[in-house]
Amino acid sequence: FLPNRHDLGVVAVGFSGGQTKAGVDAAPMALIESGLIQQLEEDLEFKVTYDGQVHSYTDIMPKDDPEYRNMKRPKSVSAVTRAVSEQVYEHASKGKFVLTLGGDHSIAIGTISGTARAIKERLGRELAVIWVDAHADINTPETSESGNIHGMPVAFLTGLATEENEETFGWIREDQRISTKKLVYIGLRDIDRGEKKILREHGIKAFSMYDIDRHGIGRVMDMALGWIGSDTPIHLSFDVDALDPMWAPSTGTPVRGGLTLREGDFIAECVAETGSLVALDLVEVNPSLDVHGASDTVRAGCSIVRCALGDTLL
Ligand code: 4U7
Ligand code: MN
Ligand code: MN
Ligand code: MN
Repeated sequence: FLPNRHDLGVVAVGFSGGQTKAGVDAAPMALIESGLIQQLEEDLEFKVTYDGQVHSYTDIMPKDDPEYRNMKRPKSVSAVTRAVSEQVYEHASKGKFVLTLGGDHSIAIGTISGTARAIKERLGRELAVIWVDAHADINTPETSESGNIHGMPVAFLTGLATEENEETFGWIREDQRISTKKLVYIGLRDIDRGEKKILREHGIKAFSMYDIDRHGIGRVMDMALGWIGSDTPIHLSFDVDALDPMWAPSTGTPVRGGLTLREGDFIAECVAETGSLVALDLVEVNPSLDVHGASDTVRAGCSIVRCALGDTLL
């Protein structure tokens, strides 16, 4: 089921509407300008398919987009993620590995639905997701206290949150969803009350910072990958705020007590080592926050991508 080892589709999503801070839409350009795509082509010898643009989707975002079911900018986020889903599907259905550069984490509604559909179609297989984040992003519109959709993508992807209306995520079909049984979290340390209840009730596998301190990142990765099982296609969704703000301060919702730079890279390396990775998201880099630490944050993001694509494995 592996994508052709060296065929890579890149999608650059300059979108910030899943939360309220400006600047996260500038991340793809910052990552690309720091040489990321060039490195993937030259050092890793990937054949890269990239349309050369950071998409902003302004033409499909409605001007009038009032709150609905407690969600902020529901129609914009729905329309953008629907478009992203098509872009990712387009690459994945051709057997390419897909790299998506965000953007806030709401875009994972698009990336994972696109990958899940392509994998189901091509291989009749279910997609596993490794979600590396300080947060669980599994609020339903009803449990969310902020109304920010970047805190809800996993609820929509697993079907814990559903919608009838096409314009507000009703477009997500069964073959675009993932199972709560094939979802694993790593790095959690800031979970809302309602989210904790959801994680418990659905028996969702999660390795918090506590588990990493208790067992070490090596054993945690063995357990995480063991839960998924070998020969299962994996989508890695990496929120840069999983890293400690010491390494990645330029992000919208930083939480202290996070992963070291090496632990972040190590997670990506372990996933690369399985040979089962089919898609990767790097999200929530916001170069306009903590301008001082912006270049560190961008560097950390580039490093995670290179590690996940196997650059550092001998
Ligand atoms: B991110 C939060 F309340 N849980 O729902 C929420 F703490 O993609 C944060 O992980 C969500 O950065 C963070 O707004 C979303 C909050
Ligand atoms: Mn987060
Ligand atoms: Mn997130
Ligand atoms: Mn965040």
